[in-house]
Amino acid sequence: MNATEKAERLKLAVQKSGRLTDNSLELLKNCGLKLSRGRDQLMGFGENMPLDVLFVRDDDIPDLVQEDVCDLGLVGRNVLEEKRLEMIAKGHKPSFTELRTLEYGRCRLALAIPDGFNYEGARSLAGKRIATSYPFTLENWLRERGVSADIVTLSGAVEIAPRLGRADLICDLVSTGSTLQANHLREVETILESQALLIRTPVELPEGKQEWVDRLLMRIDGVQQVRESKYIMLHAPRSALPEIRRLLPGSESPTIIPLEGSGDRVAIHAVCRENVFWETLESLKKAGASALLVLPVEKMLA
Ligand code: PRT
Ligand code: ZN
Repeated sequence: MNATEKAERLKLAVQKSGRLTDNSLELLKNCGLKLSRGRDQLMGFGENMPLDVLFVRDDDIPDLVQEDVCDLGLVGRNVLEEKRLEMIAKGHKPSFTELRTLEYGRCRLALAIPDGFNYEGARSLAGKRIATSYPFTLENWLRERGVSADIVTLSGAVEIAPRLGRADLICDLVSTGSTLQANHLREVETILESQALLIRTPVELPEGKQEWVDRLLMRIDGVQQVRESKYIMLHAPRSALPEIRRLLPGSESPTIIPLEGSGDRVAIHAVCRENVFWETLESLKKAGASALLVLPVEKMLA
């Protein structure tokens, strides 16, 4: 590989080992990327695309992308927002560009109180100690509400801080809520809704790299679209068409094909951008449809 070829390869930062890792790698695989991981496991080399993956801690991803060490990054909104607010607080200008919101890594940054805490809105937080790993996001939220509280910054095990007497309540990430429940904490406010994002460097990319970013985006859109999509085929009398079109969930114009030798009956094929449930099939049958078939969609390119 010569120097120009190397410069033309995209570098994408992905969490090395954590909650975003499997989904990020699955997304890239669904976009057609074949990755061979180096012996040190720090880099993955794209065998069939000029794209290499750098495996790092999620907290390092915003800086790596902002500083143009990596062209792209897959990171949670919670981490990006905290970094953005930290930079602003320190007088720097954040310049992250979000390219896509992805459908994994969903969670929320929430305030949670222990038994016996009387919460009646943000003003109940005045003067209280709040343990969190997201001090800038929390501070921003409190400032917007004109509340002054004592933020106790912890890097982990935030949920046990009230029991240890280190804080009166916490502000932490929640997905299922079982960690809060296990620690007798009750969620009272959502500070931030989060999911994984694809971000890019603020620096303009050379043409060859930009072309691959555009191709990757098109494939990501395709992958995200097919996840819920179904291809549905059925037979029906032509007169039932308006009702059937109404019943097909999230479909654009269906393909109508006359059926040889069956008079008024036609075959209808449509892509539904939502899941097709049994109830829908039953309604379609009632409307006159027969020979119903629902198939998964593997790839889609608009
Ligand atoms: O080592 P590295 O720094 O890379 O990893 P990390 O330990 O900082 O992060 P990791 O792997 O825990 O999470 C990576 C990202 O996943 C986060 O930044 C979020 O964007 C996203 N994510 C989604 C979550 C959760 N869901 C989540 N539930 N991150 C953390 N949690 C934790 C939360 O902090 C709490 O301890 O899970 C617990 C609550 O989960 P539930 O299901 O009991 O509510
Ligand atoms: Zn982290």
